[in-house]
Amino acid sequence: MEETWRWFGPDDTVTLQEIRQAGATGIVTALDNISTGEVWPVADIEERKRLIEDADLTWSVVESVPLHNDVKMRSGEYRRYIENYQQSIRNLGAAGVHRVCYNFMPVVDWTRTDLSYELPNTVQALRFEMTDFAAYDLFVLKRDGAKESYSDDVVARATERFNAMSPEARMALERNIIAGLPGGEGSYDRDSIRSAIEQFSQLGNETYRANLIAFLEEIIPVAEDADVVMAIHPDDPPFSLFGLPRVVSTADDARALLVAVPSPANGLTMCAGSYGARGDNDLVAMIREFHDRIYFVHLRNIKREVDGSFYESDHLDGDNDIIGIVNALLDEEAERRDQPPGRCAIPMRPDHGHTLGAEKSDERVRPGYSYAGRMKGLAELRGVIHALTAMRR
Ligand code: DNO
Repeated sequence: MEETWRWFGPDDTVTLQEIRQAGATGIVTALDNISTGEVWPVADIEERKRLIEDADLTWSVVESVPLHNDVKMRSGEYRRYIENYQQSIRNLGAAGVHRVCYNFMPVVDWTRTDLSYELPNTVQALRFEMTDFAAYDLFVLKRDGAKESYSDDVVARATERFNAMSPEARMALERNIIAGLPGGEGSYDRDSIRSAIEQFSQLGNETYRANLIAFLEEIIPVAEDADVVMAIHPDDPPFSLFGLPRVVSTADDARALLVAVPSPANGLTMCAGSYGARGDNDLVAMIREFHDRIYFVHLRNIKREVDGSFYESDHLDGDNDIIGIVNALLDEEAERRDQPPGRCAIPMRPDHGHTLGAEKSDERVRPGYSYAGRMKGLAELRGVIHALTAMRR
């Protein structure tokens, strides 16, 4: 597998040299300075690529070219934004960047309630806690119909939790949920998230899925011509938030997209942590089913709790069968051995890591994107890959 690393560009606290020192060879990055919906200019793409190549690394995957909300809703200026997206894809392909990750989550990108959940060994992990999320939705946002989104038990616990929270804790919870996490699609304040939720709540799951398929029908032919593959990232977490639709959470969801637009340019990101947060997703079976349409992999682990809550555990210690997952991916790579160079290896990144050591007190470190935590994850995963590869000889 190709070992990659997410780099947030020249402002990242982790430098390209440090990424090389960690042993990764591929970079996963995006032009986060371009507003969502605007065209990625050739000059900016080339400048980013040059920085990466000057450090003896390769720009393997774009994560993400984000979609404007108008495209997700097919309202407002969506036609202009789709044309812009098509142009960005052409520009990336022309510059030699051939893999694009994106997502179709409504309103909020990946979401957690606690960004410094301390594990017994004192590292900090990311956590999604249903009671906290419901407390925010019910009592801070006061969303219409929020109560119907949760079981009576969760509502009772959320009420108790919220009443016991200090004003500072309530503010921190709100910030964690709506201010936007690294690489996510921007941030909201209370009024703007209310209005975004209100707009998206007009759409049911089937309309939302149809909007995604319509987008794919417009983008995939362009991607084919530009020699780019698109790899949709699953919903994180993989269930409805704020009562909104979710269409990339399960094997059925992924299958529906691949069947609707059967081009090889229409593919998936296998994010083990996102799909794995649902106990009913069998990741090894999904990899075997969707095998040749998987273009990018996020390897991480989670520990699930009964009510949908989970936290991000050590890469090899959690509910995901990482060894089985890597094994299935290596089988798929073996199938790709006759493909042109650059197409055989599947790019994977250690997705998130704990915050530990000196980085715990460095406020500039992005939650989930510490240097040491990801290096630890990468090193563990590299060991798994090497051992499984050796056993195949
Ligand atoms: C979180 C990431 C997400 C992901 C986007 C993909 O760590 O997995 O930011 O990049 O949702 O579009």
